[in-house]
Amino acid sequence: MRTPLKLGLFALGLVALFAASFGAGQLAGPTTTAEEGRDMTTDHGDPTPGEPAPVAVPGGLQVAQDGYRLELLTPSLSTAAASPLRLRVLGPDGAPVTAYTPTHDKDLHLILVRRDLDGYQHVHPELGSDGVWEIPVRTPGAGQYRVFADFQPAGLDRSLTLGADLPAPGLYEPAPLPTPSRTATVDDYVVTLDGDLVPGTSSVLTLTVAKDGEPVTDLQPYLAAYGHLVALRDGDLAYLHVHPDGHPGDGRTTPGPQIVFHIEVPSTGTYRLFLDFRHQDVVRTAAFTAVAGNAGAPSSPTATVGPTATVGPTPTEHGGHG
Ligand SMILES: [Cu+2]
Repeated sequence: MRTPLKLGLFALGLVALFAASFGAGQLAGPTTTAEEGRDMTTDHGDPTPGEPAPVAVPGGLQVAQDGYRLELLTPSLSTAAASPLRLRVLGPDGAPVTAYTPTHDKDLHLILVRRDLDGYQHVHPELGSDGVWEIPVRTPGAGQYRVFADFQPAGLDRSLTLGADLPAPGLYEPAPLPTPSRTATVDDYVVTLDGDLVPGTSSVLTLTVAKDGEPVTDLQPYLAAYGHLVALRDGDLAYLHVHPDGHPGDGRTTPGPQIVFHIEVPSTGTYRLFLDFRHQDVVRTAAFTAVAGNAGAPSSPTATVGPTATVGPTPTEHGGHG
């Protein structure tokens, strides 16, 4: 009777496995080509009539997706000095991916942020022939960091964002999330945010850059745009790479003072927005806290009265890009 019992268990196991795969399939769903302003979520096409629409999973929450896996080769980050951060992307065949399709001018965008959404960095590592990406990184404070790799493997019709945690050893003093605000100050620049985050709907965000009180009209292209916006959801650091409306040289996009983006957030909640912009050969990052309310409800009610968000200059790695 041992064999039938084993077979029975095996069959049960198969059923469980199938159920799990089916559940995961429903959750992750088939993906379609990323389109403007929407590449942070997977699209599921038309739901079957009578069934609730499937849940779209934002990017950056998984270390592996669609056969690709992010492998960090560095055990920790340093707060003392710049030290090499190394990683690679393993493909469906298990081998390191060495061929990529550039997105926003780069083969891979690396975003680092501490779990409390402090210490944001957006850098571009160098790819070795062995598929290992490397860049020197120093983190401003100890704590647990999230590493996002945003890339499109050659041969894949869409970009992926994989995420993994990486510690910076030391005493972690978490920073409270800055109050929602319509303005962010970085060095001599004040950036103003217009527009609201609406869950499940593409909405327009306009960011206006001023320096010393004057509108900046000579922004420099950075990553094939006049601004680069990443949104991270407070709570789980879901990652949204937001597309600008238009690009330099298209005959209608001006180099400031306004930079227009289309953004669709996957849920209500609080988000941290990071805008990279380049002016006078320096890339700076302005950061905002914004609240996505229910559709039709006023969102970020405190945004216009909140204090100015404090933001730091972007790491020097940025200076050479564009
Ligand atoms: Cu980048």
